[in-house]
Amino acid sequence: MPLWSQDAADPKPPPQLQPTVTVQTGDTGGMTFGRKPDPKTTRHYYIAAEPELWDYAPVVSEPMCGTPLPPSAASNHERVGKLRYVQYTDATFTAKMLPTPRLGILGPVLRGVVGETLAVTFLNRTTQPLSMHPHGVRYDKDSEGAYFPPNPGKGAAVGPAATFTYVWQLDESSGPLPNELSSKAWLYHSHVTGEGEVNLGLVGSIIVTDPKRARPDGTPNDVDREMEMLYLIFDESGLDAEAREAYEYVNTASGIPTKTWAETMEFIEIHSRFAINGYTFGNLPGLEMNEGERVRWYLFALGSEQDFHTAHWHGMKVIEEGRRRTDVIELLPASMKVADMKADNPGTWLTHCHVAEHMLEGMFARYTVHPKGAEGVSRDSGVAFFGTPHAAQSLTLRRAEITPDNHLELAGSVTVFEAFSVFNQTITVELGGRSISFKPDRSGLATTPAGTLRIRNTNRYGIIFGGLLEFEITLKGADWQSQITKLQQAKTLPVKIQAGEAKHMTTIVLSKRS
Ligand SMILES: [Cu+2]
Repeated sequence: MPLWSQDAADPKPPPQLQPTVTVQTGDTGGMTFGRKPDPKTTRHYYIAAEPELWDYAPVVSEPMCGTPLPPSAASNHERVGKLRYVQYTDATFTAKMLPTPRLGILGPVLRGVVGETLAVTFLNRTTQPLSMHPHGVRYDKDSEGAYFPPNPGKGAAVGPAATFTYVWQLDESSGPLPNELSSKAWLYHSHVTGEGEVNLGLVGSIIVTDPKRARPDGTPNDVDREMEMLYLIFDESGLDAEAREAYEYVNTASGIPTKTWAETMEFIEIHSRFAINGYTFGNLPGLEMNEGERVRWYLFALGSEQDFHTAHWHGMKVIEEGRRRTDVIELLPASMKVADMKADNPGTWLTHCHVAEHMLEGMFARYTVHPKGAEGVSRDSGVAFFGTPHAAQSLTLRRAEITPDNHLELAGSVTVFEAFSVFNQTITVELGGRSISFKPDRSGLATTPAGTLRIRNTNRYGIIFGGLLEFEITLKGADWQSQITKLQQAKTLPVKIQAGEAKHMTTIVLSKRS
């Protein structure tokens, strides 16, 4: 029996999509081929799909190579609704992990070495059924994460507010061959109704390392830093696949306004965003490295028949898959490639798609090689590797100082949920068994005799977009003297910050006063 009726006179709608997991069924996953994975060799990740307002070009729109930006760049500068994979610290799904800026719209990196298992607890915080479908790893039907009849697996379509734990084995065939580079990367993405979910932003990667060439934390031992680039043209036309097909080929289907093929193509074109990691026109931040480092680039493309891309670097060359020296790597939709670079040419360089039209439409980014300092010390270029346990934080301190008048000053950032209203939350700081609660106003300021909280990145309506709250905290007065003295002696002290329901912790390490 055909899945859909071929009889145009009697069109039947596609079968109503029933989520395979709901709030009522609970998490029915967590098994692999009928068994629970060995906790000793399992890395557990907590990933939620959440709505987020995305800006393809938040910082710059400057002419490139003397060419003025096309009109579409101006409309780039607005927030569009996306769904994203977001990593949390544990099963409570309250404290988000700090994002890695250079991943852009890409979801969190899930990593492991051959022989390990990934358990991924997925919570769907959106209104449509979603999934996580992995490439490259070994799974049973329930952990395939793709919806198609008949008999979809349990994790095929996770309903709104429902949770499912996928179990993915990193077996021999998930890792690199002996003659491949020491690590390789696979895509994962939502796979319920088709490519539309990737276009919404639901895509990320899995990095698998050869255990013979891995550090204890699972990173490849023959490189110093990792980079990822996803070349993908996002479609903001609002047309779903069916409407596009109708525009392109039928154009007379009932209820669809008639446009010429050229008008349709133009409409799609001006709503296309030619992005690397979801950023256009040089807006992708954090592609920074130090002179002398061995840098591994994982390269991906996705999308449709327009998405043939040629990733190109200025300033340096790469070795593609250990075989070929080049500075251009060819990518087709769902390509997954690895290239190694020796960062031996300090400066800021362009990296871009070499398809001429794609580049003119903004498919470029800048990357920087910081020169070795006078004492041979390079500046910090961010977290070198993706998805390592020591990168698993939701709170970071950039500065911690005791002033001459004995105030403790802390500056840093903490993750918050999307569209966080600063004036609706209590923010509590706990240090050495003592705590203080702040109720900030719309400008992000809260002052009490024992301390001050200043939120640096609230907008004029008191909202933080992007999931990261940047703060400055001063603790002072008699209330805090014993904690400050303790910190002065020990130089380090654990600190907890609670923002709304989410609890975060880290350790204060006193900065050197300059
Ligand atoms: Cu391209």
